[in-house]
Amino acid sequence: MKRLSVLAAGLLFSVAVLAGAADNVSVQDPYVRLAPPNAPATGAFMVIKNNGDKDVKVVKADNPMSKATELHTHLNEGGVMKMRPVAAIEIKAKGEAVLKPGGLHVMLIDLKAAMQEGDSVPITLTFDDGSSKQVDAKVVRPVPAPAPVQQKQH
Ligand SMILES: [Cu+2]
Repeated sequence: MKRLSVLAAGLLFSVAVLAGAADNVSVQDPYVRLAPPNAPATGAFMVIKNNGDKDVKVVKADNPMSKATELHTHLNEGGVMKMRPVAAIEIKAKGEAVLKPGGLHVMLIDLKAAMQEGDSVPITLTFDDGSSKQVDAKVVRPVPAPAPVQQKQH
């Protein structure tokens, strides 16, 4: 009996060691912005949470709907917002990375076919330790940005 529990403890330990970054990561609200007809590319957005004690990086993203998938961010260059590829998206230990319009995003480039609202796009995120996680991102119609709130002057 005692020997068995020692063996069980050993097995649990092996499992814990084998677990990769993907096991500590959870993804919330993944979605793909519905591209206008004939648009060659669109973006995917989500909140990636790292529940682990170590920082992790997303180093690659993949999906079957586009010929290329890149990790992007937006940079303000001389007052113009431009998209730029990034090598990785870092998620601090116990932290989160927010991928949202105007910021970090997964770029789906060279769409193979037109998407429909409500479609589901499987996106695979690969982490710096080689582990990976697949999330199903719903295709949603972009909500028009709300008009800026004017402060009343008296
Ligand atoms: Cu982009």
